[in-house]
Amino acid sequence: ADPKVKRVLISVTDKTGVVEFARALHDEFGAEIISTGGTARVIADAGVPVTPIDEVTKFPEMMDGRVKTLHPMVHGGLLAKRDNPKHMAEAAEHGIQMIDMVVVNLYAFEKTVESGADFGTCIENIDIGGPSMLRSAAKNFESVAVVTDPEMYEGILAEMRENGGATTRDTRMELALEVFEKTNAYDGAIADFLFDQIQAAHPHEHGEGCGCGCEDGEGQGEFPPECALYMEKQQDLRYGENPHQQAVFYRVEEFAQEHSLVNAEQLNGKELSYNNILDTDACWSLVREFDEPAVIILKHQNPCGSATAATIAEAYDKAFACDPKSAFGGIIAANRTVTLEMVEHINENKQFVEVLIAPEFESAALELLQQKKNLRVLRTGGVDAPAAVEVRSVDGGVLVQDVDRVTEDPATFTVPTDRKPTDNEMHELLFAWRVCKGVKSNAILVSRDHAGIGMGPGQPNRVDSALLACKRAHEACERMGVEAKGLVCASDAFFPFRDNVDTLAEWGVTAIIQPGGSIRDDESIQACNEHGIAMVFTGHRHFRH
Ligand code: 93A
Repeated sequence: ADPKVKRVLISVTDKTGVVEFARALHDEFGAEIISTGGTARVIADAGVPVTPIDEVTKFPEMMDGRVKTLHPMVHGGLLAKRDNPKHMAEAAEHGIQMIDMVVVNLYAFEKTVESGADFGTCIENIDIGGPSMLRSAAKNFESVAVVTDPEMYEGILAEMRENGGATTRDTRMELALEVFEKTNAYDGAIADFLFDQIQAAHPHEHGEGCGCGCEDGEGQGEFPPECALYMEKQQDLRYGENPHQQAVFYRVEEFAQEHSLVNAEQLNGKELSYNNILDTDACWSLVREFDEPAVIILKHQNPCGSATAATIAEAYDKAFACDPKSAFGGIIAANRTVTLEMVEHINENKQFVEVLIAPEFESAALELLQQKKNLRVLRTGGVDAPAAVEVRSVDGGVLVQDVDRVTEDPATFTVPTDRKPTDNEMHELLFAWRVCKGVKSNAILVSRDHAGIGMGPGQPNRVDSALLACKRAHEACERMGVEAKGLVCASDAFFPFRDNVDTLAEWGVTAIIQPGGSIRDDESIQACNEHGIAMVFTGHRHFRH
């Protein structure tokens, strides 16, 4: 049978309804009420009999109330297993009486912080004894009911009236669940507070560079970020990468920079899918590498169209022209306000677009986009630097690394070949170098006129990537009615053999940018010299596995 409520410990900061509740417990059910200082006073003043806690603990409340209820007389009475003879014998030996119900709400820590109270006051409002009682009672829910909110008083009394002065096990278990949810949130608020204090005291240790979401500070900060990561469900997804996979999209507060994908406002279209989110992320992070107006069109993690130009509409035209066939069903990212002109061009091309992401949209452009029911339109409000850290999961763990950004200074690049690149070639190479960073390894990117017209992604040998890239570049030139000349090429990592250079030369590439650093660099340099190719070494590689 459910245990009758005979002894109740009440200790509340929010005293709403506590007198009525105590009176009902005493008058209707004959329960003994035990209470801490302030609570006992309120109940006694109302004429309800109450035993002060110090009579139970045989200790005064001390240290300004820091130690009131932290005592075996209290916790023994809450934690003893009633059906365990050894527990009960030990309780009897030490004069510990059972407590059947705990009514506690906590020091208002969050309200104290919000009120702008000084540091010491905030710390003093960290409740220790209250959560301890809640947890003891909740752990022993088989025998103890734990009431955490004045809203619950009526319902508890109603159940006790129906159930012969006892609560039901179902209720006690639900109350216990509520305890752990509440103490969890309470501890989270305390952790947030301390984190903010530490950050304010050391503005340069956490900062934009550390990927933990700090707003001030300079430099890279600590790696890995020492702050705890708070994951919060952003969206239940209809399914994962495939329909038979379940999936959820989480937001990680520490990574959620102002203009990140997770903060983007959806202005039109269906819900984002798992693959939409993955691909939009890749597309959005790549377009943010460019200072000049840039458009990236991305499919299955690879930028099949990429361009910079004087206007965003022109950049779109050039990006689309790279590979119209692959662009079908792709993601478009722009790093400038999307103009009506650009949207008109998307419509003229009849490009089917899954997602369009940009910092802003002209109102006429948005109106036109909103005529397409399914097209997902995301507004980020800006293009500032992405989070500094990325996390990927592997079997049984996670990998954490700095985000790969193109930060190397071209002034540090070297030219090992006889021929130096012309200024035009150099500009083109720097464009190709940035785009190439967004291509899956082994990555080869062939560009012309600041458009990534040939892409060779993800082949396990670099010559295949080079061949793919060259073939696509030639097809693009043919479609555009231009000669396949003046092509430049970027490679995300060094050439292990000269065969890459020979292949690229065969297809009309005149300049190459790559990290260098292979033990056979000499062979590749020799090949370039034979073909009259200018080659730049960056000293940095940009794998994307
Ligand atoms: O300072 S505490 O962490 N130490 C304790 O031993 C303790 N026991 C109860 N805070 C403690 N409490 C909290 O006091 C309760 O959680 C409740 O919020 C408050 C009630 O105090 P009073 O009855 O004096 O108003």
